[in-house]
Amino acid sequence: MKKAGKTKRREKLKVGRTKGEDMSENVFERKSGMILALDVTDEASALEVAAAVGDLVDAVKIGYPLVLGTGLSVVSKLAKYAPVIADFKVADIPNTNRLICEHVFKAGCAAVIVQGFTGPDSLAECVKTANEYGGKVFAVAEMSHPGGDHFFDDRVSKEIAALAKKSGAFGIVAPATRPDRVKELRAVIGGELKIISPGVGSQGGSAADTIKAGADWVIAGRSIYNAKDPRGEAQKIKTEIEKLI
Ligand code: FNU
Repeated sequence: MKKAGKTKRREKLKVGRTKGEDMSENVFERKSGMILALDVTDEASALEVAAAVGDLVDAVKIGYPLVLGTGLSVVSKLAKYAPVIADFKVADIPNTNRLICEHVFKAGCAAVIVQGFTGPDSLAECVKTANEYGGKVFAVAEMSHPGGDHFFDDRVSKEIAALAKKSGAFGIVAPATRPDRVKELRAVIGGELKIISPGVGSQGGSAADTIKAGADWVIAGRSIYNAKDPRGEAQKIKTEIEKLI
């Protein structure tokens, strides 16, 4: 792995969020169309990879592997390199969802990934809490692994996507491993909501095909952070999609 230090740290960034505060500067926007999934489990590795590729990606997505390994305090450290998305696939009753989302945004995350199958009230509570903190919500419409369309069949995925739109979510998660599904789900949500698509690289998805199918961002993890040259790998994906976005 290349040594850290290429990325300009986002020194002025205010990371911890408080209710009602304007955090508009801390929201990610599409530049490269890439999100890094950072599922390493120790802080040193996480910061090393973030330093190596942070300026090539529009956000860093973290989840249980890293947060259970290091604690939520890793968010403010990573947010110096790129906005952080908390992939907790929040899936509980509205009150518990609110408590989880409050921690996520107070820690400085720009967005949270939640499950939509819990229903309108649970999803609405996540969106309400995100709005209070100036954060964003992505609802999982369909998952990328081979068994991911077993329960998330066509009807369920489309209903969740429609519910995400109705609830005021910022976007949905759709599988880069099935670009045809990205296209169909894009048709359900229209142009307003964003699509982030995991499954590029290690799970076999193609970044270019996923963007062509209508995703705003592709997500790649292992193919970048397990590479000998994470920056080189990230750069390859960036080059593959830069003419498409
Ligand atoms: P990589 N992820 C996924 N599929 O892979 N959040 C989904 O349907 C989904 C996700 C996450 O395979 C996964 O947990 F909803 O190493 C991992 O963090 O490139 C990342 O996306 C993919 O990582």
